Parts: sequence; structure tokens; C-alpha cells
Amino acid sequence: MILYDCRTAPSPRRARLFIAEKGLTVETVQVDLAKGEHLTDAFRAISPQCTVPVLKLDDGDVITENVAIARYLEEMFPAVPLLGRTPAEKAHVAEWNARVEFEGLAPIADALRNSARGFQGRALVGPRGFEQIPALAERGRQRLADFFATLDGRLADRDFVVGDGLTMADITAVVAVDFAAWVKQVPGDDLVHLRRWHAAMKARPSYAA
Ligand SMILES: N[C@@H](CCC(=O)N[C@@H](CS)C(=O)NCC(=O)O)C(=O)O
Repeated sequence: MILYDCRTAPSPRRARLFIAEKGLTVETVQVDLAKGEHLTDAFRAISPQCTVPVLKLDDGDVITENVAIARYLEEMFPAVPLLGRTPAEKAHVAEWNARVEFEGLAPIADALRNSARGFQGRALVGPRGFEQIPALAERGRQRLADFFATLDGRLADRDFVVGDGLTMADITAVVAVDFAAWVKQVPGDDLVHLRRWHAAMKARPSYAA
């Protein structure tokens, strides 16, 4: 397998953390997003969506989207389950992963991509360029504050976002919290549950993946 990765970007970091928590080692190929390598014909031939991560299997099959990559790895390497154990837990991992994507990652991406000069003409990922809409950056920052509060509330009486062990929901959430620093937002001192959980996530060997 080959993981098409970008060391500096949040989405492929989710895949790297997932792979590390599974105890796997996967060959990686770096795609330099800053240099626009994801928009080249060579990379479009691998992924027409022009995004990373991409997992290329040994038979040449190509899987894009973190949720799909995680699903494949979970089925192939079930020894360390990261998508839940029971039917209810599996449902809640999917639920919280989707919520963190929509309530956390998307607002941060809106805030960043609609304001930073480097994303002019690239306000959305994908093969087609879109111009920035500054109001979306402001909305993103507002939604991000709500997301931090939601996550803090969720973690008030638990060590992990779902169940009693780490799952993909924690991985997506820690990547989102760290991504927020790109728009100069960090959880405030009052969000004690979120900060406790984040410190625990940071202490895991996978955090450096
Ligand atoms: N939903 C996708 C999102 C992938 C994504 O947005 N990747 C970003 C890097 S964080 C990307 O490829 N950006 C290319 C660009 O900026 O045009 C997933 O989770 O795999």
C-alpha cells in the first residue's frame, strides 16, 4: 500500500494517526500542496478530486476520503478496532466523526481558506477553483467556538469521545483542535475537559505520526 500524504496538512494527518494507532507501517509519498502538486496531471490521474489522503492498494485500487480509508484498514486489520466494537459504539463513532468533520473541520477550513492570501482562488478543495468569501471566514470562527464548547461538554464525563478506548472520533477531533491553531484559535482555559483530553491525546505515541 502507498499513502499519498502531505506532512503539513490536517486531513492526511488523520490517516497517519489511524495507521499508527493500528500499529501499521505504510509507505508514504509526499504531495506538496503548497507547490500545487495535487493539481498536476500526474496526481489527477491518481485522484481526480485532487485531495490527500489517498490510499493506493497493492492491486492498484485507489481509495480516497478518510472515512473510506479507515473502513478499509479496519476490515483488513481488525486486531485494534478503531471504528467501534458493538453496533451502538460503531454508530456513535460514525456519528461523532461526522459531527467533528461538519462542526469542527469544515468551519476551520472555511475560516482559513476564505481569509488567507495563500488560498486566494482556492477557497474550496477540489479540481475547480473558487474565490474567497470573507463572510464565510467570520462564520467559520463563530462555529469553531461552538465546536470547542460541544467537544468540552461531550468529554465532561468521559476519557474518549466514544466508548472507553480511542476511536476514529478522537483522531478526527484531535486533528480538528490542532488545525484550529492555523486560524489562531485554541481551547480556552475554561474548557477543562477538552484540555484534559487533548493532553492525553498528545501523550500518545501516535500523536507524532
Ligand atoms: N474529506 C476529505 C478531505 C480531504 C482534504 O480536504 N484534503 C486537503 C488537505 S487537508 C487537500 O487535499 N487539499 C488540497 C487543496 O488545498 O486544494 C478526507 O477526509 O479525506
